[in-house]
Amino acid sequence: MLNQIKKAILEGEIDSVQDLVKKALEEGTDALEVLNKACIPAVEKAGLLFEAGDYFLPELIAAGEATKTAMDILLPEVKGRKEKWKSVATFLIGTVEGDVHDIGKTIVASMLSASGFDVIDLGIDVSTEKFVETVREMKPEFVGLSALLTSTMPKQKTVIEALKTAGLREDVKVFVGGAPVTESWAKSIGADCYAQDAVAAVKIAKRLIG
Ligand code: B1M
Repeated sequence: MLNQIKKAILEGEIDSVQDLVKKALEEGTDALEVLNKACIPAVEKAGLLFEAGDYFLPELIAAGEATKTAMDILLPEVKGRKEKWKSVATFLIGTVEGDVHDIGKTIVASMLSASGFDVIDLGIDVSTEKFVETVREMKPEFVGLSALLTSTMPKQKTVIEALKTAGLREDVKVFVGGAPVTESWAKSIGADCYAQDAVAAVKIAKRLIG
C-alpha cells in the first residue's frame, strides 16, 4: 500500500492518492508511517527527478499537490492525538519571503500542535515585516523560519536582524529549518536553534520550555 501511495504521488494522481491514503488508514496503518514512509520519500524522489531533468516543473507541481492532498487527510489524524498538557508556549512559524514551499513547514506546525504548542502558522512567502509585526502583537516564545531554497535562506538572517532592530530579539527563540539549512548556517546567522526535521523541532522546543 505504501508503495502504491508513493507511485500515485510521483504520478500526481490526486484521486488515487486520496483513495489509497484513506484505505491505508482504514487498514490500520499509522498516519505518521504513511507520511514518513510514503509521502515524504515520494515528494523527495520527485525533487531528484526534477534535478536530473527527468521531471519538468508541471510534474514537480503535481507531485507537490498530491503530497498536500495526502497531508490533508493525514495531519488531522496526527493533530487529533494532542498531548494532554496545557500549552505554555506559542510557536509562530512560516516560510520566508520568496519561498512557497510549505509541505515540511506544515508538518512541523502540525507536530508542534499535536505536542501541545499553540501554533500560529503564517503560511508561505511571509514578509519580514509580517514576522516582526506578529511577534510584537502575539508575543510568541518561539519563531520558526522555514526556507527550502538556497536563494531564500538569507531571508532567515534578515528576519533575525529585523527582530533585533525592533528590540524584540531577546523575547523569542528563533528556530530555522528546511532542507538546505544546516546547524552551521543557523549559528552563522545568529539563530537559537536548528531542527533537521519535525521530530527534532518538537524535542528541542519542549526541552527549551523545560
Ligand atoms: Co521546489 N525546489 N521549487 N517545489 N522542491 C526544491 C527545494 C529543490 C531542492 C528541487 C531540486 O532541484 N532538487 C530546488 C531548490 C534548489 C536550491 O535552492 N538549491 C527547488 C526549486 C529549484 C524550485 C523552483 C525554483 C522551481 C522552478 O520554479 N524552476 C520553485 C521555487 C518556488 C518558490 O518557492 N519561489 C519550486 C517550486 C516547487 C513546487 C511549488 C512545485 C513544490 C512545492 C509545493 C509545496 O510545498 N506546496 C516543490 C517541491 C515539492 C520541492 C521538493 C521536491 C520537495 C520539498 C518537500 O516538500 N520536501 C524539493 C526537493 C527536496 O527538498 N528534496 C524542492 C518534503 C518535506 C517534508 O521536507 O520541506 O525539507 P522539507 O521539511 C522537513 C525538514 O527540512 C524540516 O522538517 C520537515 C519535516 O521533517 N523543516 C523544518 C522544514 N522547515 C522547518 C522549519 C523548522 C524546523 C524544521 O523550524 C522553523
